[in-house]
Amino acid sequence: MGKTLHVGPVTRIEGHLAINLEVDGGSVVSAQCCGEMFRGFETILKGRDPLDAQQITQRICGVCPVEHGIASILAQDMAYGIQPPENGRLARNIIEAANFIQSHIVHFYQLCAVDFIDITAVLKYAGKDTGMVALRDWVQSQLAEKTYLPAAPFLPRYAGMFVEDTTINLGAIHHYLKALEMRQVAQKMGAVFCGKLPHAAALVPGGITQPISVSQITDAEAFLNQLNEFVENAYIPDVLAVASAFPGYFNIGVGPKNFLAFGVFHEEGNRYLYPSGAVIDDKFSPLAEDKITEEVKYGLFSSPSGLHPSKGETTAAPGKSGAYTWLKAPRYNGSVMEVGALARLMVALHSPVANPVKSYSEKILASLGKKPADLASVMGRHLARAVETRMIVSRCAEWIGKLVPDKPSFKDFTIPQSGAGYGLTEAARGALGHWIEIQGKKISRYQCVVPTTWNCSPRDDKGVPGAVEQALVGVPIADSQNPIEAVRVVRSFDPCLACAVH
Ligand code: NFE
Ligand code: MG
Repeated sequence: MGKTLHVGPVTRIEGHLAINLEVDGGSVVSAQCCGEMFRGFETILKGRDPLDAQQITQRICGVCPVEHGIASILAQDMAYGIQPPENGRLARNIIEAANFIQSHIVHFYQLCAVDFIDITAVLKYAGKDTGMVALRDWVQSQLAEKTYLPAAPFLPRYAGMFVEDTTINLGAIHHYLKALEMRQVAQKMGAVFCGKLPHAAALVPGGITQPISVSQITDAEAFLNQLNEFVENAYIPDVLAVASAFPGYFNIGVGPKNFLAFGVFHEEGNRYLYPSGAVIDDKFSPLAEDKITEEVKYGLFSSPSGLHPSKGETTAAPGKSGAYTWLKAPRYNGSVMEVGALARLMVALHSPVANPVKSYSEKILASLGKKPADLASVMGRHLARAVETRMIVSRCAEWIGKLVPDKPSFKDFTIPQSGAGYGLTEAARGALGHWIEIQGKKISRYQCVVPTTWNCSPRDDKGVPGAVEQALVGVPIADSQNPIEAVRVVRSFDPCLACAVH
C-alpha cells in the first residue's frame, strides 16, 4: 500500500518549497513541487520607467540579484540598440563571475555538505583554530542539551550516512568555516566594479556606470587570488572526496535528461565561456528563443496558457481548482528541460564549438572513472558546479587583465517611445530570461522566466511533470519519517523559490 509524504518547507534551500511524494515499495513513484507564495514582480514593473527594471528585478533575490540585473540590462541593450564597450563587457563578466563563485561555494558547503560530511567529527578536533574550537563547543552543547530541531544537520543519523574518514571530515568542516569568508571575498571582488553587493548599483544598459581604474584592477586580482587558492585546494578536492564516498548518488536523481543553456560570460565576438544550446535525447541543437513558452494548467494563474514570454501575462488566481503551485511551467519546444550548472556542462560537452570547459571536465571525470552520461544525477550536479567554479575563476583572471583603465565602460543611449527586447543569460541556478516591452517610454509588459521555475516546474498542460518532479521518481526512501534521499535530490538542483515565484 503506497504512502503520501509531505516535506515542507524543504530546509537548506532558498525560499518556500514543499514536495509531496507518493512512495510505494520503498521508492518514490510520483512527486509534486509546490512553490508556496506569490510575489508579482512582473506586475509591479508595469507602468514604470524602464531604467527601474534592473534595480527592481534585482530585488527578486538576494542570492542571484546580479543575474536579474544583467538579464534586465541585456533586454534593454536590445531594446535601445546598443552594445557596451569592451570594459563594460568585461566588467559585467567579472561581476557575474563573482556572483557564481559565491553562490556555488555557499551551495556546496553551507547547504549541501552537511548532508554528506559528518559534522560531529569536529568533536575530535584537538587544534587551536578559533572557529573550529567554537564550532566544536557548539556541537557539543547541542548534542548534550538536545535543543536541536529535527531539521538540524545532526539528526536523524543512520549508519553509512556520512563520510567516515575523520581527516576528510575535519578538513571539510574547516573549509565549511573558510567558505563563509570566501563568500565575502567573492562579494568584495564583484563590488569593486558595481559599488556594493548584493544588489549591484552600477548595472545599467550600455555597460556599467563605474569608470575603470588601476586600483580596481589590483584589488580585484588580490581577491581573485584568494578565491583561486580556495577552489583549487578545498572546493575541488572536497567535492571529489564526497563523489568518491557516495558513488550511488551518480545513479540517483536523474531528471528529464533534456538540458537547456542560454550561454554566459560573453567572450570576444559571439562566443561565450559556457555556450548556449539545447541537448535533447543526447543531441545538441542551437538555442531558439522562439521555442520558449509557459503553461499554467497546474499553476495558480488565470492568464492564457502556452504563451511566449514576449506575450506573457501574469494574473494570479489563488484557489484555482487543480492547481498546486505559484510557478508557471516553462517548456522548450514543448519539452521539459533541466537548467543549471549540469545543463551548462552538458551543453558545453555536446556543443560543436571547441571550448575550454570540455578538456578540463573530461580530465576530472576520468579521475573518477566517469563519463558524461553519468552526470545526470545528484553527484553530477555537485561536480558540475565545482568544475564550473574552477573554469570561471581561471577565466576571470583574463577578464580582469584585459580591462583598460580610463577607457569608457559605458555607452550612452536614449529610451525609445516604444520598443522591445529580451536578455538571456545564465544565473548560478540556470537559464534566466527577461522580456521587456516599452510603450510611451514606460514598461508596458515585463516577463521573467527563471532557473528554478524551469527546474521546480509543475506538470504542464499535457500532464508531464517538471525536472525535479521527474528526478524524484525512483528515489529509494529507507525511512518514510525522514526521506533524506529525496531531499538530497532536491538540494542537488540548488532551488531558489524566491526566484521561482518572482
Ligand atoms: Ni534566487 Fe536565481 C534562480 C539563480 S535567477 S537564485 O532560480 O541563480 O537569477
Ligand atoms: Mg515569469
